[in-house]
Amino acid sequence: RTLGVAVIGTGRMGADHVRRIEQVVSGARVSAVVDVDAERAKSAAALAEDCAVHTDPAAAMASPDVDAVVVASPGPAHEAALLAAFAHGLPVLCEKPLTPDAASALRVLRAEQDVGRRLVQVGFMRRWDAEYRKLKSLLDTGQLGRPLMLHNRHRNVASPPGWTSDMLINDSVTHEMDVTRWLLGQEITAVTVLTPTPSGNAPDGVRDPQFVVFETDGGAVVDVEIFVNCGFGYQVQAEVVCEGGTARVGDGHALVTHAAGRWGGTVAQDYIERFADAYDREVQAWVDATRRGEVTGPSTWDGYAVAAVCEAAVRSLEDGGRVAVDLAERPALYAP
Ligand code: NAD
Ligand code: ISE
Repeated sequence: RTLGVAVIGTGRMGADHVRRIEQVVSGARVSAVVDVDAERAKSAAALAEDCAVHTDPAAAMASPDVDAVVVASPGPAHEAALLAAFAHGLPVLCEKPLTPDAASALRVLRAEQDVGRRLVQVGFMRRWDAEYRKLKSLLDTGQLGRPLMLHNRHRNVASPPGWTSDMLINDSVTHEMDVTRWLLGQEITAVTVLTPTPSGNAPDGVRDPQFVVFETDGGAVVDVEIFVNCGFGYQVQAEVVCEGGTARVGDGHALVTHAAGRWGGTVAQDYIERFADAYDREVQAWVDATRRGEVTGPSTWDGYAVAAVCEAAVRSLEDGGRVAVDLAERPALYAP
């Protein structure tokens, strides 16, 4: 039957997921929306047919019309929503981060183990981006040999109001943490964060940009430039350097024009534009798997591992130097 989805949190991502489930994805409909801001929930509900409006996630999850849940509230609200979904045995697509810190992520990991089966797909959507998928397939063939280094650039036009230095790590570099683990199939074991004198365009007190270095248990070294007030566009690029060659994605060469003595293209302005196709594939894959009774994609373990790396990175940002990642043992439920 058509999957009835409750979307919890109907801000920027949540409203976009409501539109996507209603208009792009097949096999699902939005049967309920939830937001602590009732007006926001009502306007998101207007995008769907026959959709209940709630301000309390638990009320939505108790409805017989709800078969699965999308969590798109802010990170600090994720743990409560996930635990409520577990109590109802409902599969969840949870926007990143799984939770805001490693201790709460570990609680969620333990709670899912108590349920005894996977229920969560974490919203690390880059795994569905066409270019990243090509890069992953190429690396998996082994044609380029062993990956030695991975260079990443992650630039946003401007940080939203209220951003702090640690949010560059907890909100943005989380994606490179997941991409590194996924592309290389390795865990991140240590992090070093270096900060140049901040850009004059960074809000007062925000250390932007940052240069983040990961070491992995496979002996690779990974760097991430995160620059969230670059001003000119939304850019996400990655280049893997292997023993036998390099491979690179994110140059944005989909359309190149030549006119009036110049050549060039355009730069995306935000993630909704840059990763539109990836979000569509991510949600479709989640709906398809859920309807088959399966849970695939980035797991609670992946969400927890990223939270553990974030914790080390924020310590390096605050105290300086190299910080080892403290990772719990990987439970059998999440065997690779
Ligand atoms: P937002 O602030 O635009 O929207 C969040 C909404 O949740 C608001 O409408 C707010 O009223 C509501 N809310 C707050 N507490 C709630 C609760 N307890 N229950 C229900 N609703 C609640 O935020 P956003 O930018 O849409 O981000 C939402 C989530 O999506 C975050 O986890 C964020 O990290 C993630 N995100 C992911 C990507 C990506 O590329 N995958 C991009 C942006 C944001
Ligand atoms: C945002 O929350 C995202 O997840 C985007 O993908 C990322 O590029 C941005 O920096 C974050 O703030």
